[in-house]
Amino acid sequence: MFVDEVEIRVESGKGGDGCVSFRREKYVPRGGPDGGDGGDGGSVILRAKSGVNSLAALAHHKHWKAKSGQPGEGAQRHGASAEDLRIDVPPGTVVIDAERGFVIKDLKDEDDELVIARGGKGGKGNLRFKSATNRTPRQSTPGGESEVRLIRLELKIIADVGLIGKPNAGKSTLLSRLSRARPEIAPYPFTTKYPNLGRVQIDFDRSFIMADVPGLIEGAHEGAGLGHEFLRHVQRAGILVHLVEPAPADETDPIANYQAIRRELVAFDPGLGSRPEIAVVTKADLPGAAEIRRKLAEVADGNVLLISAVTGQGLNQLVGAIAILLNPPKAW
Ligand SMILES: Nc1nc2c(ncn2[C@@H]2O[C@H](COP(=O)(O)OP(=O)(O)OP(=O)(O)O)[C@@H](O)[C@H]2O)c(=O)[nH]1
Ligand SMILES: [Mg+2]
Repeated sequence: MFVDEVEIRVESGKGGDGCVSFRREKYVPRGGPDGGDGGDGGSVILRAKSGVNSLAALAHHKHWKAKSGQPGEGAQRHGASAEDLRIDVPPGTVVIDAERGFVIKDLKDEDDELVIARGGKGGKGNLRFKSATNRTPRQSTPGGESEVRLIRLELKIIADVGLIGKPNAGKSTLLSRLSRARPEIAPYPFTTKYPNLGRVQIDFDRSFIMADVPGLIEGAHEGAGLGHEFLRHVQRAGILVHLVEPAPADETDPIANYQAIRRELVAFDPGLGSRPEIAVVTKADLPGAAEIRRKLAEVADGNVLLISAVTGQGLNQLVGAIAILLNPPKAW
C-alpha cells in the first residue's frame, strides 16, 4: 500500500520524580538526605531513512508514546532515563503541525532528524537540596511534563523530472522504456494510482530521477480524479515533461487537453506554471501524431518533441533535452 499522508499523535515520556529520602542505617542516628534524581522521559524523534518508501507503517499506528523516566530512589539511586522513540519516515517527508497547519520541518535528506516531542526532564531528589543551613531538606522536584503533539506527515516525492499529462497519455510506458521501473501499463485511464520513480541514465556517469504521477484531469486542483493528491509531488520536480497523446480514445482534442492540464497546474500552484516544461506528443507511431505536434507547437512554449515508446523514436532526443535543462554534474 502506498500512503503519502497521515496524521499521528506523538507523546513524549514524563520525567521521573525526584525522591525525598534519608539515610537509615543502624548506628547512624541522623543520616543525611539520600533521595536520587528522577530519570529523563523519552523523546519522540522522527528520522528520515532511505528504504522506507511510504508512510504506510504509520497508517495503522496513529499513537506513538515514549516511555517515562523512572523516579529516583533512596540511597542516592537515580531513576533510569527512558529511551527515545524513533519513528522512521521516507526522506522527503514534510512534518506539519496538524492543529495550526504550519510546517515544522522538511525531512528532505537521509538521516535528517526532528525531535517532535521532548521528554520531560527528571526531577531533583532531596540530596541536591542539602546545604550548610539545611541538612535535612524535604524538598524535591517533580519530573517534567510530557509533550503531546498532533502532526500531519506528507510525503513529497523528490524527482528531477515529473511526467504529467492526462490519463492514458503514455506516462508509465515512457518511464518503463527509460528506466528499470516497472509501473503497471494498460489501455485505459487511471491505471497508475500512485507515483512511480525510476532512474534514467543520460550517459555513463550522469542520471536523473523521473516520477510518473497519476493522470491529471480537469478540476484536479479542486480534488477531481486522482491527480489532486499527487499534484504536490509534482511541485518538487525541477522539470515537467508534459505528455500529450495524439488520438485519445475519448476523442477529446489533444491541444485542448494540453491547455486544460496547464490551467490545472497554475490553479494548484502558480509557481508550477513557470516551471520549465518540455511538451511531448506521444505515440508517434500512430497516424496523425506529427500533425498534432505541429499544432501543439503553436500553443506551447519552446520546441515540442515527438516520441514513441513503441518504436523508440525521439527518446534519445527527449533525454538529451532533459539533460540540457537539468545540467547534472558528472559523478566525479
Ligand atoms: N501505439 C502506442 N501506444 C502507446 C505508446 N505509449 C503508450 N501506449 C499505450 O497507451 C496506453 C496507456 O499507456 P500508459 O503508459 O499506461 O499511460 P499512462 O499515461 O501511464 O496512463 P494512466 O496511468 O492511466 O494515467 C497503453 O495501452 C500503452 O500500451 C506508444 O508510444 N505508442
Ligand atoms: Mg500510468
